[in-house]
Amino acid sequence: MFTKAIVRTPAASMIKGLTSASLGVPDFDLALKQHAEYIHALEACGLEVICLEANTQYPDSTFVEDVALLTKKCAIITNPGAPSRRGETEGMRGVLDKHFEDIEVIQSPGTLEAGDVMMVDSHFFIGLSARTNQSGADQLIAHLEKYGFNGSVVALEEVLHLKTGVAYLEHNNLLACGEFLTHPDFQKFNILPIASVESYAANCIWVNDKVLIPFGYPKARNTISNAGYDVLEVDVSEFRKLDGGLSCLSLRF
Ligand code: CIR
Repeated sequence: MFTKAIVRTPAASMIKGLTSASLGVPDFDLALKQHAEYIHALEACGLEVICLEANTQYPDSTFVEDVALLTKKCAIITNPGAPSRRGETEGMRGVLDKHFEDIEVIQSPGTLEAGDVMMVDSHFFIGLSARTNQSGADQLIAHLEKYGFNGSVVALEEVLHLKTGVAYLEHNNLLACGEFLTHPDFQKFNILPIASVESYAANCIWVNDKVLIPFGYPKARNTISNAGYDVLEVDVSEFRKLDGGLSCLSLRF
């Protein structure tokens, strides 16, 4: 169960955020409204939400998931592979100090963005991507092992981050799309397939047996709902324009 989440208000500079999506420039006012609704959805799942101030210096800083990995025993501050995002970690240290006794740090030349890390109980799958390299993954595994966890790497072919294409919904259920549907590492799970036309909906989040899903993906909604989950839809269209999904917008712990 999670009790808290950390989010960061989008900055007006988000219109200059990194993207490969070709969906146009985000509408900042609408993004603020959607972010507020996202916070309400987390609160509806029973979480206390810690909302950090907007940081105009970093256009992608609302995607807090990438700058830290939070576990039951420690926090790990990452080293984002995107140069424009590297300084985002500084703004995370202070808040983590208030909640975690043990904090580890990924160091260069290792790079890691936690959108590439999927926790399944005490195991962490780590995507090797354009943002996360082998050294970053090796450092993360070494840190995790100190706390009794373990990790393994998954090479990515098509997606930005591992969790762009898979989401663990507990109870052995894994939402998967594209390259991950047949990936050997994931065949032990009960795969809930996401159609390629709804690939954006593969990025959902499990929060205390409710599942937040993006608004506008009816097939995914049915699949998740039929698997027995209470589904909450949240419209995050303006974050999608920056390749960001539901998981990217919070750190849950
Ligand atoms: C980026 O390219 O870094 C941001 N525009 C989107 C980050 C999305 N984060 C995630 O998937 N964990």
